[in-house]
Amino acid sequence: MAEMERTFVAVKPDGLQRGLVGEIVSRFEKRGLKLVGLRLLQVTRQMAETHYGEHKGKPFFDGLVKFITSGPVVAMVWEGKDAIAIARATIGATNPASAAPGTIRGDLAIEIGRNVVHGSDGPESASREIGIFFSENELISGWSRNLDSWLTELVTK
Ligand code: DAT
Ligand code: MG
Repeated sequence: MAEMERTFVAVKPDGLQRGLVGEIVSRFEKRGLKLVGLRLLQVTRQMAETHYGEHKGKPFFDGLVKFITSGPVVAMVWEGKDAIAIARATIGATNPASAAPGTIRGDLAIEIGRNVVHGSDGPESASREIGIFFSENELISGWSRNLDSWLTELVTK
C-alpha cells in the first residue's frame, strides 16, 4: 500500500504576476490532493540558495535565485497517497517547451526560466523544502473531507 506523502509546491513569481495562482491551486485541488499548508511570502536570497542548493555552481543558478526572489511566491504543502509523484506529473516536464499538454507547464508556460511552478522531486527534498517554508504548527493535516472516500480507497480517519 502506498504511503501518505506530503510534497512542497510553489507558484513562482511569474505565476503571481500573470494571475495564475487560482488556476494552479485549482489543478491540485481537482486532482484530489489535500491542501495542508499555504503561505504568500517574499523568498529571501538565503532561502532561495538553500532551497535550490542542489543547483549551486550550475550556469543558471544565479538567474534562478534572482527570479525566485523577484516577487512574492505562494508556497503550499499538498498531501495524499503518492502526492510527490502525482504533483510532479500534474506540473509537467521542467522545460515547458517539452511539457505535455494538460500539465501546468505544458498549458501555461513556454520556457524553462519561467516555468511558473515548483514541485519537490522526492521524499527527502519534500521534507527539506517543507522545512524551509513552514514550521510544523503552520501545517494542518488533521482535517478530513467527506469526498475522500470517492478519491481513495485508503480513507484515513
Ligand atoms: P524542476 O523545477 O522541474 O524540479 P530542476 O530541479 O532540475 O527542475 O531545476 C530547478 C529550476 O531551475 C527549474 O524549474 C528551472 C531552472 N532550470 C533548470 N535547468 C535549467 C536550465 N538548463 N536552464 C535554465 N534554467 C534551468
Ligand atoms: Mg527540482
